[in-house]
Amino acid sequence: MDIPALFHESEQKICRAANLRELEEVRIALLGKKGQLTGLLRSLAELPLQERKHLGADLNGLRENIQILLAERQRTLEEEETTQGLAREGIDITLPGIPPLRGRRHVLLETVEEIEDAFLRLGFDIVEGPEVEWDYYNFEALNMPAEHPARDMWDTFYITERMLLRTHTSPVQIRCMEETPPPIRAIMPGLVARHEALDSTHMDVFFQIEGLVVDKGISFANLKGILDLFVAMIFGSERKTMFVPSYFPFTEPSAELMISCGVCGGSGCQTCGHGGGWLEVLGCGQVHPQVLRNVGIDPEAFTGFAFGLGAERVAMLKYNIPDIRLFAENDLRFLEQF
Ligand code: 2NM
Repeated sequence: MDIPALFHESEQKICRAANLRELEEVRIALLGKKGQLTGLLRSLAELPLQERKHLGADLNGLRENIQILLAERQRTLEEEETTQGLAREGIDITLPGIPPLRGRRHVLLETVEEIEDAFLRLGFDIVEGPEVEWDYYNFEALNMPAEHPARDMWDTFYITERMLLRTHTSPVQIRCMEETPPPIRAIMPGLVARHEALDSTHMDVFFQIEGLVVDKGISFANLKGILDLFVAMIFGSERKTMFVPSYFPFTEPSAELMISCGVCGGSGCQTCGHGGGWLEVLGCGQVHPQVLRNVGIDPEAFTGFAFGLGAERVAMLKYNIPDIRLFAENDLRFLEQF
């Protein structure tokens, strides 16, 4: 029996197999139950012992070599099929990949949490409440009975005659005072809505944070102290503050807190424009005695202060953002800067 010739013959058959199906046919023809080599191995049984030993060893060696050739050819054909499949589908695996986009936190949420952290450090609690409110909590309890002209300061979206989208988070402060006896020291963050013309400083939905302190002997000096600390923590201790008289129906006296312009330092520039070196940050005041009476707190025994700020406005002042609408547009060119 010519073993090298048999090997050569098998090798050619294996190399000529053009695809995996043909290779499998070759394998069966050689090593299958009725295969050429299987037949030869089986016929060994009829040979005398000495011959059987020699030929058996040779045939087994041949089978092992054929198995190696089959495995090699199989790997080559599999690779070819993958490459052809990718080419058919128009995929070029040598092109560089598309790196996945990395997400980041929104600059407004960052600002909200920075403000919350500042007040948590000052000993304030965080209290939340409904975005859809009763007229009573949004207006009446805040010293604005029906038909009161001060209601014109806040036009809103009505669900029914008595139910509306809150225009400030003060209703949460009313609910808080109704439920909790003083001392109270809390901030109320959340979305509010106002029906008004949209421009670079006004949106109809924005994020407000209000603060409330009620206790025995709380004065306007306490309000100024807390807000000065707040400004130092959020804008830096080099900023100056100024309180300007203002009006809110639920506070008396009322004021607006101004900070010195971070761009020009207070001499007047494009950023602070009309303010002449000062920028308005928030509204505040001492809680009106009628508001305290409305929630069952005796204004002779307790006093308090409150303030309200727009988180977008704080972020705009902090990062010199020129248009409030940028916060809601989800333009990555804007958001990726922070
Ligand atoms: C502001 C400005 C000034 C305020 C007052 C009250 C309450 F409930 F105590 F009466 N809540 N919020 C208040 C005071 C809000 O936002 C600009």
